[in-house]
Amino acid sequence: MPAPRTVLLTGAAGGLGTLMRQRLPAYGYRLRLFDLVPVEGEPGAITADLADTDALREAVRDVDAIIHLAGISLESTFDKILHSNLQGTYNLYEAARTAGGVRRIVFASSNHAVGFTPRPAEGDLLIPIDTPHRPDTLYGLSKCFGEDLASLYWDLHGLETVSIRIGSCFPEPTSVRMLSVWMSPDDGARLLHAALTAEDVGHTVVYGSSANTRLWWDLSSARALGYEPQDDSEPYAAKLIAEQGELDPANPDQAHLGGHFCTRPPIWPH
Ligand code: NAI
Ligand code: 15L
Repeated sequence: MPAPRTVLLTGAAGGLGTLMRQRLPAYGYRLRLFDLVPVEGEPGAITADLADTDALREAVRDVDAIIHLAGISLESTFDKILHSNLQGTYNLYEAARTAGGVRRIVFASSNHAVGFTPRPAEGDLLIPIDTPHRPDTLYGLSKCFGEDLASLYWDLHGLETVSIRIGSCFPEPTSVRMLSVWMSPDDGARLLHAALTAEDVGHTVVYGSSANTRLWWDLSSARALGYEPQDDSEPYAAKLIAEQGELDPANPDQAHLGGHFCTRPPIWPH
């Protein structure tokens, strides 16, 4: 589809939102920023909760597409996840549907939607995109909900979504697990651009990572959108393995895609 011009970026104050709002304007997008907390250095950003349906109605007015990053990004209480990730994502989809002009949403899903999937050993097949949902946390479960909500809005209302099961998008990989699931910020922006511009995506689910030598999952549905990752975590491997050792399949923290979320889920500090 022709590149959308005005794109609403929710979660713009967060880690990923910050990395992406630094990169996406170079692709020609005009970003409208939205977050619960003020976006540093961006006085024009909308500061509102996803619970605020009036603010959402204004936020989606005249936007061509939405990148939906806002939400609780780690394990938390059910009430907080219900508020931001379930109700909040539903509110956003309803605002997009009723606005009429929004052609597509790119939804930040997560590897934790399938986090209890055993990770492949060397030589095993990569995990396919149609592997069943196996959430490792209430957080992961909320991403399963988001993917299914996207599917419903495509089938029922014709609103397209690309759901990206993001691995770990940070400036550098900081663990041996991240060598397999890392997505460089530059590749993150490439993938968002592909997700915003590919033709006829309906509801498409992809994994989001760089072309890592130690990749665990199949990137072919992302590549089918036109995504061509340029980065690989391998230059970081020797140092991280020397510090932390190779992953041990007998260690339950290291046996699944979701890593330590499967045993000691990190709890959202707020
Ligand atoms: P983050 O926690 O740094 O940012 C999330 C942002 O959402 C925050 O700025 C927060 O204020 C905002 N937010 C939370 N609840 C809100 C609400 N009710 N209304 C409005 N804004 C709200 O998380 P990060 O790392 O930037 O992740 C962004 C998205 O990508 C999240 O949905 C996360 O689940 C997803 N993701 C991120 C990964 C990563 O590697 N960074 C990996 C997999 C998924
Ligand atoms: C996620 O879904 C989190 O939002 C992010 O902070 C990382 O923990 C990432 O997964 C991961 O699996 O490393």
